[in-house]
Amino acid sequence: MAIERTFSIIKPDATRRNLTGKINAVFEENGLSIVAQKRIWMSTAQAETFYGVHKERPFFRDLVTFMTSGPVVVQVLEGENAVAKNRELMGATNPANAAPGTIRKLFAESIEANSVHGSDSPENAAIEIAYFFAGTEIVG
Ligand code: RTP
Ligand code: MG
Repeated sequence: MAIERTFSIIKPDATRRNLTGKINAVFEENGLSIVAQKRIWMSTAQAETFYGVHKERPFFRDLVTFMTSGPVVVQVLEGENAVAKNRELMGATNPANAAPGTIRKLFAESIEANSVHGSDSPENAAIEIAYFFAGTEIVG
């Protein structure tokens, strides 16, 4: 299995509750290394572009408002099968449907304030990583 990279965001509901360390521990204890990380306050324009695929969805406006409501931690995670591995660790979008032990089951407040984002494919991971990080900021 090849070493892969994925893009992750620790969302405002989680930074607000000081959960960054606990969430990072889940990644590190499950074979994902944090090879880049920074805490930022996303602008409305950045959030709109990042979630552009959801532009027509009814929850788009709320989602942009939520993602710009406080600091987030953007990250690059590296490990075997990192994209799928991270989706598994995150759990289902709606915490009510998330498996026991997953980050969203442990920490999410709602289907929107669900603590983490993770890329859904290696192709999107590359696009999302490049949107937030320069190559020199990623140290594998
Ligand atoms: P993510 O992109 O954040 O990793 O989450 P995901 O793939 O599990 O969910 P996605 O369908 O891509 O939706 C992106 C984010 O939008 C918010 N959402 N709100 N109110 C709603 O019905 C609703 N549905 C989705 C969540 O924050 C979700 O993670
Ligand atoms: Mg998604």
